[in-house]
Amino acid sequence: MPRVLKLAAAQLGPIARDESRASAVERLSAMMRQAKERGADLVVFPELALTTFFPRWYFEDQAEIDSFFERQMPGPAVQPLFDLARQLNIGFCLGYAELTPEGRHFNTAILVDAGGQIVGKYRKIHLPGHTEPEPWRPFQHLEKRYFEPGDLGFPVFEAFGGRLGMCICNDRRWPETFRVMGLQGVELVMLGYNTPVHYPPAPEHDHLQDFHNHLVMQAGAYQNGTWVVGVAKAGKEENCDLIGGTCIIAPTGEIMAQCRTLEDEVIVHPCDLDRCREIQDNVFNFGLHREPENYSLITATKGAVHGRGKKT
Ligand code: CDV
Repeated sequence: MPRVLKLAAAQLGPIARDESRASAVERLSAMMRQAKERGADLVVFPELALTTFFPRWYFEDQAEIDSFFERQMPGPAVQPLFDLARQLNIGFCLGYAELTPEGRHFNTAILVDAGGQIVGKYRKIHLPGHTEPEPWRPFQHLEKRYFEPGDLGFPVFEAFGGRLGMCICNDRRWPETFRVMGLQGVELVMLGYNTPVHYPPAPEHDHLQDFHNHLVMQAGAYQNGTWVVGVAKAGKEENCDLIGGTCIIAPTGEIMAQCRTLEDEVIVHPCDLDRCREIQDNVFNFGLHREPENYSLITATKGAVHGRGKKT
């Protein structure tokens, strides 16, 4: 019997800075209902799906920063989403800002089963942007200031009849993210993103944002023989344009479903998890074809090592 996971991706339009958690949760709930009506078993929401993308501002007051974080999951504002999931018998993946009891700040995603239980957690490892405010930018990207890098690695969870992993936004640009999960036999990578159209350090690449988004996710899917779902927070959020392009990608690297708007929008696709074998047993049969003794530089160094290559 094929293992078919009916997967929904729930793209969010912009969330205003003064939009309440209750309003964001209502929007997520409406999309969860749509996903269920279309037969989905699991619905994936974007990165930091409960608030506006707050790292675009420099805040000095820690209490103000912490107001964007969740101290409990689910807290009272998010509980209705968990209750609805249980009522509808549907799972979900949700990105949010996590403040731990020890006072640590993470950019986090959780996987929740159809009974409303958290069955997986991931904390974003590749934090883009900068630590200090940079007034020359039209908007800040202070993820490196407000979060610490994730401390959970890239785990893969046995859930929904398959092997599921998560990553968050900038993680998708790094092949190591997908390969570490690929080596655990991942069959679906779920990720959310907030990607501005304008990249202040290299504005000459602005017109390539959508291309790069799909390029890295399609490559990650194909090179590891896994399904990938990438879910945007899209549209003009507080004067910052965010790309859309939410999509579901097959292990062959083909986009099977894609959002067409920059607003709240749900897409659904039946993902046959056994299709991962087409790639994982063949061109990317790791056990047969990888040559790890030649890859040691990947974990031995952080920055590039220049000038040590053999001259030919
Ligand atoms: N939220 C993100 O991680 N955004 C980055 C931008 C800043 C480049 C991204 O990789 O899309």
